Amino acid sequence: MAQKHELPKLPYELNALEPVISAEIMDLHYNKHHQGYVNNLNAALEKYEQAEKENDLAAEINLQSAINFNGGGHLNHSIFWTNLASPSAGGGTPPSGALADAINQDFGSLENFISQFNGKTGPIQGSGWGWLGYNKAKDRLEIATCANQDPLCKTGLIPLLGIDVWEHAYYLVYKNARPKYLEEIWKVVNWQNVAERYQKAKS
Ligand code: MN3
Repeated sequence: MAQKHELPKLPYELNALEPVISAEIMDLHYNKHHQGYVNNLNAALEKYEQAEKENDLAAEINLQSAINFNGGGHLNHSIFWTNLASPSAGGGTPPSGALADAINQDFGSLENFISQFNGKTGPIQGSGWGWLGYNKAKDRLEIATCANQDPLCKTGLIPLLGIDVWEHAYYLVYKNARPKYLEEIWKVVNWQNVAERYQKAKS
């Protein structure tokens, strides 16, 4: 039996990101939504293991979409929580060093990057994610969007920073105003974490 996936420990308190993201949003998002992806992923993988034992290819194929959705949800949120931090813990402090240089080279400036990121992520139809990813083959940063819970790895980019634009990520505070949420979220982006992911992706 393969090891069960588990909800990773949240690296801060549920109210740490207030007022940008309320404790109520965090509680539902982390304890209910993310836990749900983990539970459903484990259930799908267990069924998949059974299907493998029975050499039931039709069942294996039918389980792919549940594994993609819930596995993607688990991967995406596990990155997302670490991409954020309270301002008192460095959230919103602009990047420095190699990551800042790369952002300046590939987007002109941090302001331009944020403007391009929000310009692409805001109009996602329905649910999805905006990402800053690293293109290893071209040694450059790229902005990408993914629908639903599709993980960025399907594009070939290495995920550095993901912003969840499912309504559950912002609706309780921002209602229908996704652009306002995308304007505010940068106050709690943990650029130190993004920089560590960038360094690891490059090495
Ligand atoms: Mn979410």
